[in-house]
Amino acid sequence: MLKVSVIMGSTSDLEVMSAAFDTLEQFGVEYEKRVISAHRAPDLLAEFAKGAEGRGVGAIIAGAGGAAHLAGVTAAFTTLPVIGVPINGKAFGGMDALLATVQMPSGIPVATVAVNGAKNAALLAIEMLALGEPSLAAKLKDFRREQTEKIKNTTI
Ligand code: RP5
Repeated sequence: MLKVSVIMGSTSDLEVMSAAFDTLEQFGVEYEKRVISAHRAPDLLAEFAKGAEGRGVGAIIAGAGGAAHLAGVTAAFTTLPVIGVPINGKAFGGMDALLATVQMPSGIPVATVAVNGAKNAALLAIEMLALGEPSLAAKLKDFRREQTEKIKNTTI
């Protein structure tokens, strides 16, 4: 099965991005994880992104805050699907990262999830991998069913 690559711009993103690890583990999806900054280590990012396909990666999740160019620059170096997670920084409540991640000019797409939406980023990556993996698609259907059951059985 293809794996998921999870990258983030700084160790300060780890707390938010760990929700992606939890979800990928819940579904038994193999993943690699790295801290790679688009501005502090641009050559490393280029090498990492260019090599992703050869490492058996099927989707890349990139979390970054501030002037969040990590997902966009990653997407520029690969034709693998890239999912951006805007991280809520201190200055603008994540609006800066949201706009920087979602407003990709045409030609290089980044699928952007909600601010701090690392769990949904993982679920979206799993849905992409599930296109070629019926067993993973079945797990997603179970997950949705259980989620619905929980709501039905919730009393307040
Ligand atoms: C971005 O700048 C990172 O993704 C992080 O969200 C933000 C702040 O980074 P640190 O200064 O905490 O390393 O590149």
